[in-house]
Amino acid sequence: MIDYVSDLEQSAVVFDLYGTLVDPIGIAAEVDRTLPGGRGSELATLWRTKQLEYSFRLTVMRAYRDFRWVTDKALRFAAASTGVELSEETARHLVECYDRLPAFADSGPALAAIRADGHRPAVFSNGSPDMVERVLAHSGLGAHIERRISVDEIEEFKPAPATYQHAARALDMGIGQVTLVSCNAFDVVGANAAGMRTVWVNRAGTTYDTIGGQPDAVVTSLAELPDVLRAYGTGGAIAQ
Ligand code: 2OP
Repeated sequence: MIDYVSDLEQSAVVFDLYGTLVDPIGIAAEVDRTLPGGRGSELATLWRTKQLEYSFRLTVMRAYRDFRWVTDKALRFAAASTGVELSEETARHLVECYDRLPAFADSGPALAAIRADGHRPAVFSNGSPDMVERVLAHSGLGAHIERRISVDEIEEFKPAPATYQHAARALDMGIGQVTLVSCNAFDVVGANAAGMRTVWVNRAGTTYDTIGGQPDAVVTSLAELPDVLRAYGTGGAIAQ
């Protein structure tokens, strides 16, 4: 059994943003309103996949550019490869829509519940500070979030170990005192490898990665998170 820290003052819960609290694929409807062809969902999925791939590659290449730049370049790739013509104005509009991504229905209630339990949730994201700020403000989730931590502060993207170390430092915690809650398996694997505790949010019932350590807990909705963290707070192993 893992020896969990029971004192809330000595632990921190950080949330990944895109895919965990807000839905990047939620942009599909706006893509369909803006572009012809009815391929919003395909384009949004490819856009997100390419965005992550570019962030990984730029980190390996040590050629960091911020997440808005990455998001713009990934959109242009997704449009070109789905045969959609994109004007400068439309590209700008769609990238701006990233600041208005919808929150998942379970995000706000779960954040409110864990705050009521005494946690002071933080966000830790690949998003650049202005993107994080805007999407949290627009979705209303910002009211529940005590700290916003962006990888932009160290110019590497997750899952580089330095990003998780940075988040722990920013929270003034040891890395083992921080629990990352993320929907993105690559993020859970990265945080776990860096020494964080992890909760994987598997809303879609997908397969977990076959590299890296297992999450401390798996939930299918953020609605399960308060109970998981309550079990954690009593000093027991995270409930599976
Ligand atoms: C985030 O950092 C990886 O998209 C994810 O918000």
